[in-house]
Amino acid sequence: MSVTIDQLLQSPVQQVKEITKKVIDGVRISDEDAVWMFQHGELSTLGVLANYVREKKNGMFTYFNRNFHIEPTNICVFSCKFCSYSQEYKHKEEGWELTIEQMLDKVKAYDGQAITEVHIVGGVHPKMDLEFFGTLLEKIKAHRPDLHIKAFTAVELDYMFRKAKKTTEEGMKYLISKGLNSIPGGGAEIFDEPTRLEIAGDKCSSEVWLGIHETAHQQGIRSNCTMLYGHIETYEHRVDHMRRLRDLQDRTGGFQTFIPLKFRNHDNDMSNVPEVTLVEDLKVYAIGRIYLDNFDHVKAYWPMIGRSTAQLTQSFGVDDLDGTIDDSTKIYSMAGAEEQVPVLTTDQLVDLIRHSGRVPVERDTLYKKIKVYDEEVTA
Ligand code: V47
Ligand code: SF4
Repeated sequence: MSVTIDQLLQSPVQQVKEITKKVIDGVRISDEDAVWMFQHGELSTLGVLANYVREKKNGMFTYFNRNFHIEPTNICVFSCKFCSYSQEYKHKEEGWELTIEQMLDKVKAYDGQAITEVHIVGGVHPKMDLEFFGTLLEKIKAHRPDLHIKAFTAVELDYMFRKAKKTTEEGMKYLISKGLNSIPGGGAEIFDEPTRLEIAGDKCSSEVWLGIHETAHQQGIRSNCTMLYGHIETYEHRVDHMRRLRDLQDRTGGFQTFIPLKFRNHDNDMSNVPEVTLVEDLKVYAIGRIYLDNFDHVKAYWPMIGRSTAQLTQSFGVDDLDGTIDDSTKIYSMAGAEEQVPVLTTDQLVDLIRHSGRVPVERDTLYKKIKVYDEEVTA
């Protein structure tokens, strides 16, 4: 039976060839290409393409940093259905709220240790306002000026700015003057408005989330971005989400890394939604790496996905594993993270990366190389 040209052009082989050619030629893939890859892309092919991009951008390096987390509170004025964190407080009344001194004590506990970053994120507490967090930043900086403070999701920032009756520009300027160095990627969830409304109805809109990151970039600080996937969103929603990130990155270049976050269904109002498979996880990393051609890095948050998957992701586009952190990160352990006690020593993380066939690199928050393992430092 002969095959017509039209049939051939529509065939998966032809589609793969066209996408492969774009990737090899460094031509940006379209939204349709990305949706097609989610629908029909064969995992090993996606892996090869994502790995091509990953090695072109980052060679054999896999980055990590030494950080610790502070979660000021799990009390939250919002009620995202996927959140196990605030549910814990609402249903079991196991709420906590730390004072500035308690948070400072957590910072002091790392005195003398080679930590480069503190990551501060929590629920949106009605009483922890702009001034409270300004004072916290100021005190951390006074105690340890060299510590990079990556703090507050756009959701927390939006709430504290509105409450203080400040514009985004004013609020951001104030926090930067107090010591804020960059913004983490949380709160992005999924940008498609009806889906966002369904799972995270009462928190800041996609437009506001993107606007806050754009303002941060304009004021000279970098930020990360996330995508919560594997719940009720469609493939088109994932691509729409990444397109909005890619567009903003075209304008500002301020994003450092893209972090896909797998929805976990333990103990939240979406526990009836099954979790997606490992194959789907790897596809998200791979397609994210291929689609976001203007991003330098794709990060896997290993406490959530577990060590084995973290190793695998490095063959599907990932060049960064979240840092060595202590066991105080509750937002994920409550939702069913693979690592209930997410502690890896630096040596363990270095070994994990080595056993994936990559070269471990300790970095600072801004991806400056601090130490390249197994090789002389080249930069
Ligand atoms: O915004 C909440 C997610 C995020 C669940 O920027 C859940 O370096 C899955 O953004 N299943 C906060 N995900 C964590 C975050 C993050 C983590 C590591 C590094 C960085 C960074 C940022 O956690 C929330 C939300 O999207 N989340 N509940 C859940 N059930
Ligand atoms: Fe609050 Fe964040 Fe949980 Fe939403 S995800 S309820 S904003 S802590």
